[in-house]
Amino acid sequence: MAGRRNFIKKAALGTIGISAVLSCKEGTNVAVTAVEKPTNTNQKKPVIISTWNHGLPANEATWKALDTSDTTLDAIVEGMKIPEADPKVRSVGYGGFPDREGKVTLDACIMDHNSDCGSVSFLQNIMHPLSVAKLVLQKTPHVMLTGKGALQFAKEQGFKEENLLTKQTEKDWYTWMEKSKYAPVINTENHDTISMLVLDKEGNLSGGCTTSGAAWKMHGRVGDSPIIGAGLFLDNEVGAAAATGLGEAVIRTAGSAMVVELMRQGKSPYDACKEIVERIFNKHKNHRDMGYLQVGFIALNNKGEHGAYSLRSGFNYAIHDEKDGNRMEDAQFKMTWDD
Ligand code: SD4
Repeated sequence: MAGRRNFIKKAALGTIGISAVLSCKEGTNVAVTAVEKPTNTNQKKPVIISTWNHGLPANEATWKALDTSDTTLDAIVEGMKIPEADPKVRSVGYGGFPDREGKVTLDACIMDHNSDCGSVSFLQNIMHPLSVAKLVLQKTPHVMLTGKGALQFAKEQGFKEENLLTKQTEKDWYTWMEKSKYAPVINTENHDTISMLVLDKEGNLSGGCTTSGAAWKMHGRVGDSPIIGAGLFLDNEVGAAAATGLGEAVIRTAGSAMVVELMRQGKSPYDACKEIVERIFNKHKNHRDMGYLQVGFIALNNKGEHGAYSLRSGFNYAIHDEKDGNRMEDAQFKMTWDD
């Protein structure tokens, strides 16, 4: 009961509200809360937003590459190569936590303003899965390649096979095995997929998403990140959205596609993210995954307005635009980890 009271209190604190008390005909008092929506209008193009702190260096590199690259997709790939190759980023590419067999398996997808998309899932031994996803878009008639087929394609395209399990990650894996009983439990601390959304100078939207997925997952498990509509979705006439967090919950609810559909109906990026997080909470509050459930969304519409919202505290995103440069913003959230 105390937990629930706490939750209501914190949920209320999670919004910035101005309350007024109005009298209605019958003479009873009705509290009305006008919620201040954190929107940001009149952004000058381009605008880049990315999930988590490692979004900052990725944004920086993409921002520069927008001027020099042939396409916005090339610029996205350029920026996201940074966390993919950084062994300190434990949830993306090289140095990412492995599955319970000790294998680092990667998921990534990319989408452009024409709704063309490319994706790889369950890819092993390739440092830059997003670059491979871009080539799936550009060089194949398909959207997704997986496992051995994705690896074969990557090698045909000139990518080198490399061991992505660092000494540190291998050590962490042994430590995990000692106490884990080999259960495919998803930890709460590893939801750090990088997703990036870009509104370019021409006013076109594109996005990308790359991850090593949930740590200690079962071998062969694929999350939301390579699935168009779940981990990433955009409609150039409306906006773009991307997810981080427990992929199973995002897949069950077609999370990113739904955020875009709510923006189509007129919701701000922030309101759209919040409504889908609320929906995910309602669908999971009695679910076995609830104990470790975290989901977060970022969204960017075709006017350059952006927003984010997460189920639990701790989510942030990086924003780069002309006016304010590159910076982090904390996402608002529904509840804390103690609720
Ligand atoms: C997944 N959405 O595989 C990803 C998890 C994540 O960093 O965000 N990991 O479910």
